[in-house]
Amino acid sequence: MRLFVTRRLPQRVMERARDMGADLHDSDEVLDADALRAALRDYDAILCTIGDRFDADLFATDVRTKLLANFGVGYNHIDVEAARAAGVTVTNTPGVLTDATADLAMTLMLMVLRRAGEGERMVRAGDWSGWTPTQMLGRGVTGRTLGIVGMGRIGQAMAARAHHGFGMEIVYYNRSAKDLPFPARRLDTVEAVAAGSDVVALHVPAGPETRHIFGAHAIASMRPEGVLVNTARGDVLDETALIAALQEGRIGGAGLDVYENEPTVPNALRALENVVLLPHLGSATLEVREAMGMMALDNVAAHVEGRDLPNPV
Ligand code: 8YV
Repeated sequence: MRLFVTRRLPQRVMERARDMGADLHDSDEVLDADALRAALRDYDAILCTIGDRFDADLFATDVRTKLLANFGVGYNHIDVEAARAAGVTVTNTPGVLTDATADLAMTLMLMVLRRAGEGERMVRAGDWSGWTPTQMLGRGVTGRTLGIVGMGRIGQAMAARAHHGFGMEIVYYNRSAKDLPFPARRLDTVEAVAAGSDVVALHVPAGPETRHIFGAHAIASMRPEGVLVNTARGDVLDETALIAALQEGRIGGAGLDVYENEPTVPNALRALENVVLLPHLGSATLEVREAMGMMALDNVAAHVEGRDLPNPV
C-alpha cells in the first residue's frame, strides 16, 4: 500500500505516517495540480488537506488512489462526486476540532464587540495616552442575541458557549429542526436570523448549496450594530457585499477567520478598524491538529486492513 502525505503535519502525525511507510511531502508548500495528478496516479491513499485542489479534471485520467483521507472537517477543495465516479472514497475529521473552532468564533465575537483588535493595535503603536471614561467604548455581550447559521456540531458548540457562558439568546437557521440541549428559536430564513440577531455566526459547511448563503440580502437584513462572525469557509459569505456594508457603516463589524480567496485578504478589509482578521486559526491547537492527523491516519489504516472507514463523507 503506497501512502502519500501532501503537507507537513504535527511531528507525531508525521512519525506515525512514516511508520506506515508513507512518502511525505514534508513542507508547507501547497502542491500544484500536476503534483496532485501524479499522486493520484502513483499512490493507493493520499492524506491531503485544505489548499490541495482536487478538481474534477484531476480524476479524469489514470487514478490508482482509492482513498483521499482529508485532514480537516471541511472538504470543499475536493470534488467528491468526481472522486466517487473515479472509485475514490473521501474521509474527513469531524468532531475533534469542534470545541477549538467554537472557541475561535467566541474569540472573534468578543474581540469585535469589545474592540480588542483596535485596542491592541493602539497599544502596540504606542498611541495610548491613558485611560479616559469615554475611550474605545465597545458593546457588552450578556443578554444579546446570537444568530447561528448552520446548527451542526460547531454551531451547537458556539451556541452552548454563548448561552451558558454569556447568557445570550439563541436563534438559528438550519435546514432541519434540531433537538437542542439549550433554548433556541429556529427561524425560517437566513435573512430572519440576520434581522433578529446582534451577532450572526456562520457555521455551515461550504459547497454548491451554501455558496454565498449569507449574501447581500442577508447582510442588508442585519441590524445597524450587527456583527458577523465567520469561521466556516470564505465562500459561504459574499465578501464583496460584506465589505460594502462595512464601508458604508450599515453594520457594526465583523470577525473573520476565513476568506473567499485565501490567503488573499482584501485590502479593503484590512483597512477597516471594526473588523478582526485572523489567519484561518479555527482548529489551530497542537492537540487538535494531532487528533485530526491521527483520525485521518485511522481512516488510512482501516482502508489498508479492509475495515469499514470510520469517517467517510
Ligand atoms: C483546518 C478547517 O485547520 O477542518 C476544517 O475544515 O477549516 C480547519 O479546522 C483546515 O481547514 C485544514 O483542513
